[in-house]
Amino acid sequence: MNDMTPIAKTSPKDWETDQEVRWCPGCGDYAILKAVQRTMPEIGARPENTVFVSGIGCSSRFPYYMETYGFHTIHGRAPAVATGVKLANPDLDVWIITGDGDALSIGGNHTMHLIRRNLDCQVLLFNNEIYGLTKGQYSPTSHVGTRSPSTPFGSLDRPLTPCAFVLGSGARFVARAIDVNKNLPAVLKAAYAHKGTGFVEIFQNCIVYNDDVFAPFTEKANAAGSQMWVEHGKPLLFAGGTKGLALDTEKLVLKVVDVEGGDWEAAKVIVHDQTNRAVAHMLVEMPFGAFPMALGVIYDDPAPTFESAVVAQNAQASTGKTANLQKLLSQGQTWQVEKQPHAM
Ligand SMILES: Cc1ncc(C[n+]2csc(CCOP(=O)(O)OP(=O)(O)O)c2C)c(N)n1
Ligand code: SF4
Ligand SMILES: [Mg+2]
Repeated sequence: MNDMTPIAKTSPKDWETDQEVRWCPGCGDYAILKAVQRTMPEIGARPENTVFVSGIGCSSRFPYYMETYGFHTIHGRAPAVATGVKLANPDLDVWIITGDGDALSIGGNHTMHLIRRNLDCQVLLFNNEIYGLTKGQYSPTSHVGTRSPSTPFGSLDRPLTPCAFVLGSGARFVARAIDVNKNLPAVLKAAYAHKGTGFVEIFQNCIVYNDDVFAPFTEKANAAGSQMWVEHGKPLLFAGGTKGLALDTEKLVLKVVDVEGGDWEAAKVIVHDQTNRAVAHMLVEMPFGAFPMALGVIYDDPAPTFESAVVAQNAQASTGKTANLQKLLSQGQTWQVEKQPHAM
């Protein structure tokens, strides 16, 4: 009789590699790497069943530092490679690591199609509002007025809101987190638990080319009044429960209301329903300043995934048929190349 040895639970160390980490000291990418390595054992993932796929950028060096299978692919094309991996073996856990430039400039088109297809994978978009690797050019998420080598007088074009872009592309899971925040592993776990594309925007500080760009809501002193961590079934409160979000039923927009003595019901504060797509759109589009920054799992409403549909269709198409490669190769138009003597 064979003894069945139970597979031991991994520890964060099991997910570390011997590669020298090449990010600048103080880069937010380190905190994200640690959070991912801490999350893996907790979700019960196995290194041999896990693949990290990235494009190009500082963030895209991530697969080197995870003791799993990995592809550091080409700029903006991680979704294409990840789709191939998942279709070839739907049992694998597939994580895509990308940056604001990688996913939304050159890879915008590919990101859109990944999302609308709803491939079962997790997308971690490291948003530092800059092209870090190529020395600090502005990106599609840079706020207006960003001074960079490519916009020396300040950028003029309006930035994209990544969560709004993916919701518009049909995303079924949208979350936001901060590189150094203790809630990041919980958000990653929720993305992993979601069957379908779990999209997570992570605000990541690039200490060299865009330092403190998120400080208005990430700095400790500003956090309470400007971060709103949403939770399914809980009221949308911030500023230590003294403020909340209610619906202006005439204009059909969100508004900030004061909450007196903790009585959020009297203030008509909305209870977060993570399956409400319309409110999710409003939460990710709130202009920061007048409103807090919505963080956590903003939208989670699963739908059928791409690879399960492909597997089902393949099974249906091949039912009752015997595979015959030779027949396939010789069907349709075939021809023979006659060897011609070389002309003298
Ligand atoms: C086809 C192609 N075009 C342009 C580049 C140059 N390039 C490399 S990374 C990058 C942008 C990376 O920015 P982002 O995705 O935000 O990653 P970060 O470095 O900020 O993590 C660009 C434009 C490239 N490598 N390949
Ligand atoms: S350039 Fe910015 S994003 Fe890239 S490693 Fe350095 S600090 Fe990090
Ligand atoms: Mg970037």
